[in-house]
Amino acid sequence: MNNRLIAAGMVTLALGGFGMVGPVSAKEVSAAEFMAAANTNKDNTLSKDEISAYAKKKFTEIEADHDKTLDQKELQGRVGEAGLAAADTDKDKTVDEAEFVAYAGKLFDKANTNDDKTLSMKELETPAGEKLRMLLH
Ligand SMILES: [Ca+2]
Ligand SMILES: [Ca+2]
Ligand SMILES: [Ca+2]
Ligand SMILES: [Ca+2]
Repeated sequence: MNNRLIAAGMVTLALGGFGMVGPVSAKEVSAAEFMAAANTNKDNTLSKDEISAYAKKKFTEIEADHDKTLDQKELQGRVGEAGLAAADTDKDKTVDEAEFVAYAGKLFDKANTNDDKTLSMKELETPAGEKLRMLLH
């Protein structure tokens, strides 16, 4: 009985927190998991095409209310406010598929520090790589 009450309280707390756009939490996926999920040709690196394809897939998954854009709520836990502003290039407060894929591409370029057209595991561990993993987890 007590446990049930505690559980109910926790659910309430969790739901209450939904309205807040806090800093992005540690809900991200590890570099290894991300690599395994997005690296479709299994060459142990991520190309921009792989990231674009993965971003499109994720967009469809995240876009829950089918209005063709991602709002702040749908992007919860994936981008912070600065990230949302950076992704939303037409400043309509939502991120459409083109903006989402372009933003993933931008993070790809930032993370690709050696400019070799692919992301290695090591590059996925950089701050920009972490943002990319966060966005597309
Ligand atoms: Ca690959
Ligand atoms: Ca939507
Ligand atoms: Ca927009
Ligand atoms: Ca690279």
